[in-house]
Amino acid sequence: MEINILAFKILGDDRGSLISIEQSKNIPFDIKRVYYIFGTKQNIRRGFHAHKKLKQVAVCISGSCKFLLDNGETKKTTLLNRPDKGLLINDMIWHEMYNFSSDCVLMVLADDFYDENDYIRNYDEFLKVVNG
Ligand code: T46
Repeated sequence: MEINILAFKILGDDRGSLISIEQSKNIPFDIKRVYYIFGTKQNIRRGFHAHKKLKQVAVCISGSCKFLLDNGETKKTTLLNRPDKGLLINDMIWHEMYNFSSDCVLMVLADDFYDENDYIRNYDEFLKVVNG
């Protein structure tokens, strides 16, 4: 399993930096929803699910956190600690987030609206579905 990191071009000048995110240009889908996670307490792990259809890109716009991605065969971890890097989270990838810094703001761009029915929150069920 490849970890797919998107590199956003840093724009700006001597006043500072700016990143522009545009659907279907530097994000590989149309964006229907944006949410962000912040104020996560120390030693908390979040996520623990896969999405049946949803595709997402996660960007740590402040601070850092780690992701574990699992396709049912392979598990990989990656550190997000730069606002110019986005992690593509495809459908049917079990993911967990952990090691949140106190200043972490994790922004997530999603290709659909919130739908609890799209979540698989049980790992054994995930393995059954992903392995056919
Ligand atoms: C994901 C990872 C990266 C909503 O009402 N609307 C929303 O758009 C979202 C994302 C969540 N919620 C509600 C559902 C729960 O009652 O907010 C509460 C916290 O959500 P959850 O426990 O799913 O949060 P995380 O951090 O475990 O997972 C979130 C996203 O839900 C998920 O899609 O991929 O971040």
